[in-house]
Amino acid sequence: MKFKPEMLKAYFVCGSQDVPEGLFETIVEQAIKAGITAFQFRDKGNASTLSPIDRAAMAMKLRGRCAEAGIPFIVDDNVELAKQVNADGIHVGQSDEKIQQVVAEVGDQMIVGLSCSNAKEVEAANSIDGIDYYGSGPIHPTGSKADADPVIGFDGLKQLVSLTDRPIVAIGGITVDDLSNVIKAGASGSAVISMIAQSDDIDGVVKAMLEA
Ligand code: TZP
Ligand code: MG
Repeated sequence: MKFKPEMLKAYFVCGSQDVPEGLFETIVEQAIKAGITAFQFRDKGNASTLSPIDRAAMAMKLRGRCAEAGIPFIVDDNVELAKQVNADGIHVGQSDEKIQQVVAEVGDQMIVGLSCSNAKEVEAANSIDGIDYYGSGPIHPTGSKADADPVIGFDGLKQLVSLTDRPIVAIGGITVDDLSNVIKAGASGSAVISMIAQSDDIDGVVKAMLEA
């Protein structure tokens, strides 16, 4: 699937650790139905309720749902899993498998996203060919990632946007009230976990993302 910056507008990131046990598939299906523009499979850590075998099976299932909906299925961090399920994309952090290695391994067949949370990381990434977008944050404190980088706020986001021609998706503690400020800061969209995963109005929050 060819990358388009519009895919970053309403980007849902989720794993079994982010939802009540047994509801992962249902919540992702609801988000897809509501119109998310990308899904990132990020099932990891001690709070994941899936075994490696169940994780791969779930990835395969959700991969199929995204294909039916015509949205990219992007795997966080795990190149092996991404290859196994023929994912549309891979997203890596600064401390994950080296970005150059990921681009060399799957860059010709997958969308490649890289987390960049400060100027130094953006400037270093700019000189590496084959990266499609950057994920930048956290905009606010987040309860969804234990080892999150320092908060950058909207000023930090604006600065990172100014340093690159590549599209940026904002992440970290984003709520409905932030969505228009994310776009005003020059980002292509918002990537969220809890705003969707913990919502009792998934249709409503996804609509707000699409309209921001
Ligand atoms: N990377 C930076 S912050 C974050 C990730 C994966 C967590 C975002 O989750 P939430 O619930 O939208 O703050
Ligand atoms: Mg990572």
